[in-house]
Amino acid sequence: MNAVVVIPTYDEADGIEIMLDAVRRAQPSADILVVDDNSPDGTAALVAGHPDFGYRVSLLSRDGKNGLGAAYRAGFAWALERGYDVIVQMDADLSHPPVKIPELIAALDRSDVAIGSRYVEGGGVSNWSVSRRFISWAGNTYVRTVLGLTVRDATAGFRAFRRESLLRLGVLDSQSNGYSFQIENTWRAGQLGLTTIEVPITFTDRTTGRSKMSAGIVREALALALVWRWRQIRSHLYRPSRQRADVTA
Ligand SMILES: Nc1nc2c(ncn2[C@@H]2O[C@H](COP(=O)(O)OP(=O)(O)OP(=O)(O)O)[C@@H](O)[C@H]2O)c(=O)[nH]1
Ligand SMILES: [Mg+2]
Repeated sequence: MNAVVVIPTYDEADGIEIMLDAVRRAQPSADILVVDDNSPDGTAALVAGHPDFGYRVSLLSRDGKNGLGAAYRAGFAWALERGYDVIVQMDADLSHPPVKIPELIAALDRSDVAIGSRYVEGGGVSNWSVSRRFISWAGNTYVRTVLGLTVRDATAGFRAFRRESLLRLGVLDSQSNGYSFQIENTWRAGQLGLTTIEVPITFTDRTTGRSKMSAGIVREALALALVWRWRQIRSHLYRPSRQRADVTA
């Protein structure tokens, strides 16, 4: 089994080296791909200067900041082209505990997708303000309700996929550019009948760098959830007339 951990970065120079070392320690057998959007703070140069660069650590440099979803699509395409069996995704800011990577990968023996989850028993968040907790809870509740999702942490960004799961999900054809990329994949997995296991994790607020979360990203997520749900309802509404046409044809 060969695995790659895909890490998108934008201005993560403060913590990227600690992050790379932590992932190397947690899962020495895995390769790492950093997808950097030409960070002005020189994140890419630090990745290229890592002792394992060119061996276990690779860098995909993109022209400019183009969103988390776009960065992941590029990273996943890179991983699929190179034939990896397992693809892990996680943030660069140590919010997702690298020590949980082996557990996430092991869960793929029993499911198509594994999610590092804050909202199952044993999971949680550490050092988040009350308002940040509320925003995350409200966002999760909204998308779970609108899309009818059973996954508890539908917006989680710490996930592992089997290669076939990524291909079946059609991730490369997804449309979300921002953080709704995570929601879109949760939704697609449910629609396609892929199984998902949630592994409890403690999410720790970033202590280095700055958040890239913006109002635009939140608006995209709220709007796209409605669009996907509406498309599904519309396809159900039109199905009977198609069947009638088939019968009379
Ligand atoms: N390549 C790339 N990476 C991005 C982009 N936007 C965010 N990221 C990375 O995606 C990951 C998640 O972004 P964060 O800003 O930590 O978002 P968050 O975790 O939802 O927000 P905080 O909890 O406030 O940190 C981090 O590793 C970022 O560097 C982007 O446009 N391009
Ligand atoms: Mg973060």
